Amino acid sequence: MKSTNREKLERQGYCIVRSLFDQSMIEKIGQWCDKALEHVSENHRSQFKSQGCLVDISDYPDFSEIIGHEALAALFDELDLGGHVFSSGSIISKPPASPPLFWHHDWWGWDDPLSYTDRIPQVNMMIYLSPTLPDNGCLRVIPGSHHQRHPIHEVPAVYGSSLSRVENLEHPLYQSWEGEVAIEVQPGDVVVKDTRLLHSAYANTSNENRTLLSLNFNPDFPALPAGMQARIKSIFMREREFDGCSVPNDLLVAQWPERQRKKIEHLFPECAGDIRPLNFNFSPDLDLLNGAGHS
Ligand SMILES: O=C(O)CCC(=O)C(=O)O
Repeated sequence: MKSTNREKLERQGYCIVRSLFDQSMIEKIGQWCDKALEHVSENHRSQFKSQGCLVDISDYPDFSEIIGHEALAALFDELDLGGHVFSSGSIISKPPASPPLFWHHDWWGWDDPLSYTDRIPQVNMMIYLSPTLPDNGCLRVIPGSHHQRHPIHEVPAVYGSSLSRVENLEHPLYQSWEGEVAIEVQPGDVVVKDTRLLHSAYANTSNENRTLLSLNFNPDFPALPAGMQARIKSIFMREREFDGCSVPNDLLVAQWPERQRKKIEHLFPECAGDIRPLNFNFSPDLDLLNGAGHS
């Protein structure tokens, strides 16, 4: 029988799992994040003003403890999302008095027909480190938009630099839209999000940072199409030409010191080396999207 959270994930495109981590784990994650955030330059902040900042955790092996945490493994079981691999993770921190995040989804695999089915190709585990509300920039989502067409899908926009830099705050993708739902959480809660879901975040009008650890996993990896597997592997290897995000390529998760690597080696994406990775396509075919999930 499906768990309630699994049903919500399928129907809404997300679910909220309350109190998965205790205070001491959240404090630890907070320390790792603070350490990483010390290295964020002013230039990066201005390039990623809408997100706040976007730090690849591949450079910070401490995060192995959370990627391989037993509570997350149990959650994958509860959600029937086993056979998963880890592909990437980021620290996303909105400073005080910062603008909204623009509406988007994070799925790059729309060229593959699987993207228009009930099969969940990627989930995003979102761990917020402080209580979140609309006032301090909490997440907002359009429930059901992982399968269903919404007017946001039709806003002409190239996701990336101009929207990230917030060159025009009046752009429709920073505004509130019909059907949006604010996701308010407490530290220790985890938001599990189907990567196809439309989401954004409110402006942070508070005096505090609003920080999130965001981890991407691909359930039932061995059963995914070969090209999709190859693309997941290339993301894991930081071959990230798709998002305009220039990463220093300093460190790969696969090269983390043994002590940290061995906690998560079982989650590394492994596939044949001679397969061409699936093309990056962040634009769903809207006709196909309409009927998805209901066939
Ligand atoms: O900042 C947030 O709350 C969400 C960020 C996010 O999901 C994204 O940038 O894709």
